[in-house]
Amino acid sequence: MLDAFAKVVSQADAKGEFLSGSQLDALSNMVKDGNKRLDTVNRITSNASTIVANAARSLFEEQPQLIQPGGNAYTNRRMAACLRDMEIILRYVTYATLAGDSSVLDDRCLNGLRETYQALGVPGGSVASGVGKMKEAALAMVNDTNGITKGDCSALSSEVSGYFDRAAAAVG
Ligand code: PEB
Repeated sequence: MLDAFAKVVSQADAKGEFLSGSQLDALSNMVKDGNKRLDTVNRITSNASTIVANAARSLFEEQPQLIQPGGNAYTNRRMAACLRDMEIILRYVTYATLAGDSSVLDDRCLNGLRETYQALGVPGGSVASGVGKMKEAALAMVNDTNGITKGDCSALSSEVSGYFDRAAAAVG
């Protein structure tokens, strides 16, 4: 598991090189925008259950067969597993956002997830669609300028958006 700093160090060390000016600039910008990153993680984290519940509700509205007899979220046990999976994915997206690097998401959550869903008979495309809905809700919260010092969060929101896309692409 790497963060943005450890990643640059390991890449440079593999080549036996000092850190380049552009690598240092990128890390310096990351430090400068550190509060925005922490605010982003905080907003998603403190609204996690709302994000998951709304995304699931909307997924089941669009794909009602999932909650009908024989569906993959039918029975309380499967519904609970589904909500839990969405929460796990969202949690790893917040970790990747904090670290500024996707490796924690890749290694601990997404690696092998497609195969797990195939083995369970859970439709990966539906999971991907649920992840897309969590992304919309999370980004709306991240980009909400109410009650916060206004600033440019475009780079950060596209980074967060990339982590959600990565999760959706890993299963969809
Ligand atoms: C991944 N999900 C399920 C299982 C595992 C995961 C390992 C099997 C074991 C269990 O049931 O607990 N676990 C999960 C994950 C990590 C992990 C992401 C990462 C670290 O350790 N059903 C639907 C929707 C979708 C869904 C499309 C969006 O209709 C999910 C939610 N996951 C779902 C369901 C099951 C499951 C298990 C229904 C139960 C499947 C079954 O037992 O029939």
